[in-house]
Amino acid sequence: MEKQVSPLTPFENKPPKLSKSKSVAAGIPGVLASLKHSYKNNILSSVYNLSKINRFRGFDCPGCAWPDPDDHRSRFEFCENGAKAVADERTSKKANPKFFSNWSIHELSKKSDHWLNSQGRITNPMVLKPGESHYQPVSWDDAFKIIANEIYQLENPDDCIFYTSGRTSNEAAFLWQLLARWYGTNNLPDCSNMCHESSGVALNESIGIGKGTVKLEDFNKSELIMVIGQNPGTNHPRMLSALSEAKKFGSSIISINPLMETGMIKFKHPQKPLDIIGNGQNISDEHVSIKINGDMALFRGFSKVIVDNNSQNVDFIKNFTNGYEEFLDLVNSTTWEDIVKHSGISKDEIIRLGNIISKSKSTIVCWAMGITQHKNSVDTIQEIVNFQLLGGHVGRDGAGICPVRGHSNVQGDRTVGINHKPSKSFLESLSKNLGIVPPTNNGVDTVGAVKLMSSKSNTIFLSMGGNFASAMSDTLVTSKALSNCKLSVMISTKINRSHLITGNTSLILPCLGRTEKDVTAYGNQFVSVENSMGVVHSSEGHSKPPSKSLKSEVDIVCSIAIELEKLISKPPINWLKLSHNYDYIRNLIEKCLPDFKNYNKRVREKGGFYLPNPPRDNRIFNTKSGKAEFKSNAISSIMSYEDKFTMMTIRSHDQYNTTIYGLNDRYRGISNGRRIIFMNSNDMKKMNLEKNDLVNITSHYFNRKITANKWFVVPYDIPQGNVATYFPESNVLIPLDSVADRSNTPTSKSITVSIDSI
Ligand SMILES: Nc1nc2c(c(=O)[nH]1)N[C@H]1C(S)=C(S)[C@@H](COP(=O)(O)OP(=O)(O)OC[C@H]3O[C@@H](n4cnc5c(=O)[nH]c(N)nc54)[C@H](O)[C@@H]3O)O[C@H]1N2
Ligand SMILES: Nc1nc2c(c(=O)[nH]1)N[C@H]1C(S)=C(S)[C@@H](COP(=O)(O)OP(=O)(O)OC[C@H]3O[C@@H](n4cnc5c(=O)[nH]c(N)nc54)[C@H](O)[C@@H]3O)O[C@H]1N2
Ligand SMILES: [Mo]
Repeated sequence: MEKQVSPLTPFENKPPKLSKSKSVAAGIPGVLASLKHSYKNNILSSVYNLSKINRFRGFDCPGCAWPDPDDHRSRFEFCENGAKAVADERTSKKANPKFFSNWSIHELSKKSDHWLNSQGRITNPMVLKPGESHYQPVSWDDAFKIIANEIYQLENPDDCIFYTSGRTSNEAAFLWQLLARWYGTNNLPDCSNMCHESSGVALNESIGIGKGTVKLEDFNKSELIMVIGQNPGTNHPRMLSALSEAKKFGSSIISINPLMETGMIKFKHPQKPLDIIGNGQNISDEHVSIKINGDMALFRGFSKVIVDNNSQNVDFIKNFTNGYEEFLDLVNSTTWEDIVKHSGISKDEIIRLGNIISKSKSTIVCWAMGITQHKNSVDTIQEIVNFQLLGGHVGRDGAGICPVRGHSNVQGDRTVGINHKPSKSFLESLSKNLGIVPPTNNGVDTVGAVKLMSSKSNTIFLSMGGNFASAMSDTLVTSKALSNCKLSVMISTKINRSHLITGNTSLILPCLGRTEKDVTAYGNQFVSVENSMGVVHSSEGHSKPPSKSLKSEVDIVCSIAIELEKLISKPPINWLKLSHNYDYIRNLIEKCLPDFKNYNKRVREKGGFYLPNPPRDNRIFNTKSGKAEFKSNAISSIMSYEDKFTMMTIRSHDQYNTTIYGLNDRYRGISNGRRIIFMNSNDMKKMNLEKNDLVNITSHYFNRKITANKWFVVPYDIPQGNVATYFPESNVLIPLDSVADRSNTPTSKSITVSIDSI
């Protein structure tokens, strides 16, 4: 039997088609692109569903965690990429048992991610038995028995890993962590470990909460908004409406990014016909073409200008902060030479921008993966916070700190307990309210999970959504680790590479998507989610599920627990009752987390409710000193030397993380290709490379070298010495040990590479 499956995406034979990158985001092309995608799949169902996105009693858009306008979910807001996410879930194609009997995992592994995803929704629970080449249908009962039996046989609960991807609802996530802790492990790695973990670590230390401090309404009250390391036109398109509205209220916008991303140039509001006809509104007033990872030094430079201009907010600093004197000394002793060297931006330019910035009375700083996925990300984010503290821009209208979250409920999952390093108080609360004895040792994060699975055979990997094999760094090492497991279980909607890179036994458990009706013995159920700004609200699907055999995520978690309860003796939890009526789950969440007071009542109100946020609401900082902390860290950056480049791995316009909707990156002018490397044309000249030449890329990390072959070179407006590739294709090049200090996030945006022409 051939179980040799390739964890890597196949090569592409043809070069991509290249055109000029676009200057305007959304508008008619955006709307048409979303309709085209919907049409290809299932137009009626998609159009019906688009009318339900982000509406009261509708479902939460699975596209991103950007909030809805605060007149709360009455306005029809969706975007091109939200529409694609919905159409992708509503596809009429089905990956049914016949499909799985036709395709061996070996054959499937030769297909592209785009092809795998386009096979449609998984309709039945499937099992891949040891040594077999094909998945076969399995009854739900048998599937749960297999899982319970395998878990029962583990010597140590810490040999079991419960991974979570951030699309999961609060209800399912709470039960998932409860299952793990009731059973006896804190092994709860999640996609956040690869995403905003650096923000959480930095902000917890600096301001006492791992979340941002702005509400959407603050955007219209701000004088200045800085958008750093983020591509909203593609990844948070509804944010462009907020930016464009803020501009109309007089705010200025500065973008800081190695690329001039299209959404940041001009924007046309897809829901406003008049906007669509015009030329589009300019978004950025200023753009800083920073070299990769130059941000920390740039912000030190801005702080230097603020200090030199004497425009600190002295009252705020005195009343609400700690560590100012030390930071001031550090700012004064940091030389311009170092700032310029690490940022790659000239002193004059930093002073010019710093002078504009120091005038702002209310500044919001937004960031995403361009800031969080580097070795010094935690330090960089703390430098951004220092800068905001200098101006007193926390806990004031129109100002604040705004990490823009990715997955639509990644913030909520963390709030309700998906955390490999749970707080003592949360564990105590679980123990007090549920009678369980949760373990107190930390669990593994995503990097830790790979190391655990690599070092020990016979572990178990259970996955609530997501695509761990492709999303994680070091694809070959990660895949080997997954194959070392005795059991892998994927709770999924669509096929992905993690279904092919399996443990000895593998199960696929197909679940309902966001758009679908969830009916239990107790009647229709809804779930809830938390957006990037701390609003918790309901999400209810109304469409018919693609197959009668699907179960909800909640039902799947409870069924695993019920089967396990037959084998091991643990404090009783009425899992069946919880799976029938989600109000009971919310009651439990409320008991364990007092911030969810009156959860069931408030989540039924239009727009939901804000979770308390002490820094934002009252300038209360739950840090050791009780004040917001200036953190004094030495500036650093990754440098690209001579023949080496610094590579960032980014998303195209046609993908949702590892889900590839299509092969185009419309705004950047790329069609029909993903295996490309964006390069500065001067660097290309130096290396005698022409457009669409093929190169091999080798990453260098201490003594380790990893080579990935055959990438098409694309000339692009990117700083010299920097290159960019798309993930997940390039994850093979990111060494497992290359992580951010303190947050352990893979350094997906800072990889040292060399490039060889073929
Ligand atoms: N359509 C769509 N929407 C999505 C997703 C998706 O894949 N598709 N993914 C979701 C998820 S989980 C997340 S986390 C978010 C991700 O949203 P983004 O963070 O916008 O996603 P990336 O493509 O990783 O883009 C990183 C941006 O940072 C810039 N950058 C890279 N390195 C640096 C640097 O050192 N400094 C600065 N200043 N900039 C840098 C890149 O040029 C790029 O513009 O989007 C969410 N929304
Ligand atoms: N090199 C590199 N690597 C990265 C990044 C990067 O920028 N560069 N970004 C990182 C980031 S920010 C993130 S968040 C991670 C993402 O990591 P993951 O969250 O693990 O990956 P996704 O691609 O979002 O997962 C897609 C799969 O989720 C399943 N799915 C979709 N909807 C549902 C649902 O409603 N329920 C369930 N149960 N399953 C569902 C489908 O089967 C689909 O194939 O990747 C990280 N990896
Ligand atoms: Mo993310």
